[in-house]
Amino acid sequence: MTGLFITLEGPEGAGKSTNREYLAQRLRDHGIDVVLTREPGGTPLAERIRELLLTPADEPMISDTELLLVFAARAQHLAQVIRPALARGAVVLCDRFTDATYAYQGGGRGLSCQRIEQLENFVQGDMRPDLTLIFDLPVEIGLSRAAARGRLDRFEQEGLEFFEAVRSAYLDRAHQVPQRYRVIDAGQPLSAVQQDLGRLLPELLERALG
Ligand code: T5A
Repeated sequence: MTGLFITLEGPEGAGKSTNREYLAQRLRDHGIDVVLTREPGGTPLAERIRELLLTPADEPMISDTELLLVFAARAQHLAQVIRPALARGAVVLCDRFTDATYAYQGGGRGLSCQRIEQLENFVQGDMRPDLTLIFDLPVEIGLSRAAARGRLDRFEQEGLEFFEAVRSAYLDRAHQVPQRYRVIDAGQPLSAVQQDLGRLLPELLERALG
């Protein structure tokens, strides 16, 4: 594969979608082929799985079902969108990927990392993101941004403890493999967050063009 696979991660309301658009535009300004996508989702079938995951329902979803659905959507997304885009040399900017599984199903739900890792290896082989940007912010700020949009999805209905565990799991992963992660202070005003992203741009351009 010749493209560059960049994932954007972080707790709820961290600004991933907003900043994904910003980064895409900055890369396109340099003539780079950018594919914007997201998880769970990214293809019509995977978006249907996303609906199952995000829509509150009377029947509680057990954590193993949640884990398997996340990876089912990922298998489809990888085959239909991510691998073909990377094969033609594009930069893929993906809003959430497997780090979200370690953070939400691992940190939040308490599933074992070994089980997640087994599925990661099964679905992805040796494919991992080249770079992961973690938009980190205090949980309360992110949740209040998400709540300002109105209706809460199935995950957003969880309590503070769940999201603190999600945030810690992300930061632990960044700490363990610092070369793959860049942690961005997403609690700042948007202009300051985008200034920080601007400082990352030369590295992204070098990796995308080099
Ligand atoms: N999930 C996902 C799993 O459990 N396991 C997995 O493996 C995967 C892949 C997906 C859910 O699925 C779970 C995690 C999630 O709960 P989602 O829609 O991708 O859901 O995730 P959310 O975090 O819910 O997405 P949000 O849209 O809420 O967050 P974003 O994208 O981080 O934030 P964004 O850009 O939409 O911004 C939210 C609001 O804040 C404002 C924006 O204008 C917007 O109104 N904002 C700021 N305001 C002030 N200052 C800033 N710096 C701001 N940045 C953004």
